[in-house]
Amino acid sequence: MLFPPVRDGLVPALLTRVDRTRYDVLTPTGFLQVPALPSPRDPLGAPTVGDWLALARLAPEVVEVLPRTSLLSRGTAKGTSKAQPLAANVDVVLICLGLSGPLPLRRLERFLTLAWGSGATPVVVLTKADLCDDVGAAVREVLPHAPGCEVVAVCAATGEVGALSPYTASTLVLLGASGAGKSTVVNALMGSDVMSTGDIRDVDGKGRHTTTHRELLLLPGGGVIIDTPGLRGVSLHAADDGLALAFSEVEDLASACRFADCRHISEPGCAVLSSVVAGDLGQDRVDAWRKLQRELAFQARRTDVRLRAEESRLWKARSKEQRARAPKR
Ligand SMILES: Nc1nc2c(ncn2[C@@H]2O[C@H](COP(=O)(O)OP(=O)(O)O)[C@@H](O)[C@H]2O)c(=O)[nH]1
Ligand SMILES: [Mg+2]
Ligand SMILES: [Zn+2]
Repeated sequence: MLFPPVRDGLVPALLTRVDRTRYDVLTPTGFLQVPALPSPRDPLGAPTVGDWLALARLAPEVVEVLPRTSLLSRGTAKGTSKAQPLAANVDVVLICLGLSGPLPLRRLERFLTLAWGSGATPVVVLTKADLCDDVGAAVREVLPHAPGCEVVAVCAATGEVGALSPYTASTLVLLGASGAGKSTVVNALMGSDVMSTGDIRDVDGKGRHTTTHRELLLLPGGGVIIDTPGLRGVSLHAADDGLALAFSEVEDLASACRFADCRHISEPGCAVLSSVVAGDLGQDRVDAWRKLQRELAFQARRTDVRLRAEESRLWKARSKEQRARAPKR
């Protein structure tokens, strides 16, 4: 990992953990804690794990947040339109799926949309290869759902993670449901048990995910790895433009339809439908694409409504202020 250049008199720092009131950062001379910046209006503007900061040389405080190369983010809990940053400056998103049961293809497509939308490159990692009789078949099952992605299989429990060695000099983030084997992959890449594994130890007595684990680790290969808490259902948010990449083969076909506004239901000259009929494209891919498209459109409308409401509140507050300031007649 190389520290980026910063202005004279400042010190570069990598944000390794975010707390409500403070940040854990890594500087060229070691770890330290600095006070958190006040929350900006746009939640995606808030510094997050993986962000590069510039600190004052003499006082432990953040002076600048350096521009990001990528930002992985998700919609927050159902019922809100706001987005939450997960990790910044990520090169590769490792999407972990366990081979211990049926492959969650719909969840994979959702994770891929999120990952492509971040500006990073997704890689599909099939974990727990020891629990699967036919790993080759599993890879072949995944490939049509991950166009343009590399799909690899690992068995982290026995340290077989060689398929990930091309990435260990990069900034990596792990995405996957709780229990997918993410922490075990981290331990195998680190060569020591730095993360607690198992579903039980990841949550506290009340079934909540604990946040006491370390979120960012320096890899022996020179890279950085970020472990996210298990994300079972990630919601997408309006700013996501990853759908076109996650469904690139469907979008390519759609652009070849006779009508520009083709809905791919029964229109003549529909390239998507012909491909399904020819058996080249799965109907489930088309359905998943439509569903995520609708979800994104819905989130976009919601964000619009929220922004309008915020603007009108601001406007009312301003005009009230002006009335108060206006000379009384
Ligand atoms: N058989 C087998 N079990 C694994 C493997 N990797 C992880 N596990 C088990 O799967 C469970 C969840 O793993 P963990 O790494 O904690 O998943 P996380 O919630 O995604 O971080 C644990 O009980 C691990 O021991 C593997 O390669 N093979
Ligand atoms: Mg874990
Ligand atoms: Zn069409």
